[in-house]
Amino acid sequence: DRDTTRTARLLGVPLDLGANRRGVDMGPSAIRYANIAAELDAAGVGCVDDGDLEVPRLETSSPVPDVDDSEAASNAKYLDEIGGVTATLADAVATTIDNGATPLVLGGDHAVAMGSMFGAGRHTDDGIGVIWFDAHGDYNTPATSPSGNVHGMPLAAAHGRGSFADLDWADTDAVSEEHTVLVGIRSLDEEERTALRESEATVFTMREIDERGITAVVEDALEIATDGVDGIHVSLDLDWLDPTVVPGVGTPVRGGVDYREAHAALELVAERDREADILRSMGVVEVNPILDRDNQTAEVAAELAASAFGKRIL
Ligand code: 4U7
Ligand code: MN
Ligand code: MN
Ligand code: MN
Repeated sequence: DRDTTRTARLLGVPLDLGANRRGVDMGPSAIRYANIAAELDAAGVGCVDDGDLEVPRLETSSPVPDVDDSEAASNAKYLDEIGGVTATLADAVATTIDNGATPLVLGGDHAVAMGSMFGAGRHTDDGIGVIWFDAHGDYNTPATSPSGNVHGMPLAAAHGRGSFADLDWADTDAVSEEHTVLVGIRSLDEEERTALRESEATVFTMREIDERGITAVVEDALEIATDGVDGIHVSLDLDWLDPTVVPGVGTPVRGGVDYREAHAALELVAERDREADILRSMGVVEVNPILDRDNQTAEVAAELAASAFGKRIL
């Protein structure tokens, strides 16, 4: 077991440009209000709050690039602004890890995961593994996206798919494709599905969870994601859970995991982390307080993060 205590460093990223919808920018505040610091404290984890990254506001940003050099680029809304935030966040995450702490990134929409992954994978030999808890695959590219919203593209960006391969801020070496595992997926767009099937990533849909149970699926996910790499990034999109548990998400999909299943999953992450020190960074994203009821989605986010960092009942 690891004998040194983990220190979590909270980094808020109030980004909503990737979702093109207001409210998710208030996620970091709502998760802090839900006492994430106290939850981590209960987990025996030191917690330092580094505050929020400054991000461009939707009102003063333009969805299309100044220099429209390609048709594909113009279909990814606010991609220039999001690229700037990604680069800044990646630096902050990499520095935090270099200083011996574990970044806990509070979103913001799921586009923030690009910065988290690029930063977490920066000083690794073969890239990091990733576990992606989400209803969605987030595997669109600017050319395939039906919405143009970048929060539906971060995993494809990390794998350098489509025009992401040409963007200087997209670090396509940070994440190992074969050590990428998606868990709980139940909504894919047509071209996104094809791309995922052709990729080296492993996809465990809700069907696998129904058949085999959450713990067996997450054990497999951990095995695949951690095998031979320098740790993993855990990305928790709150819409992974069923909308009855988490009303405060912008793109809800029926048929998600319940409260206990979610806890069991994140507790397994912590268990593996105690044995093998696998957790390099984590993100909790897509909490939208405007759509929430009594901050319950933010509370679930805080509790699940604490579980991943080692909060135990006994
Ligand atoms: B989230 C979608 F078309 N696939 O690309 C898209 F259905 O980070 C949804 O997982 C993306 O919440 C959802 O816009 C992004 C859509
Ligand atoms: Mn999602
Ligand atoms: Mn391997
Ligand atoms: Mn997502």
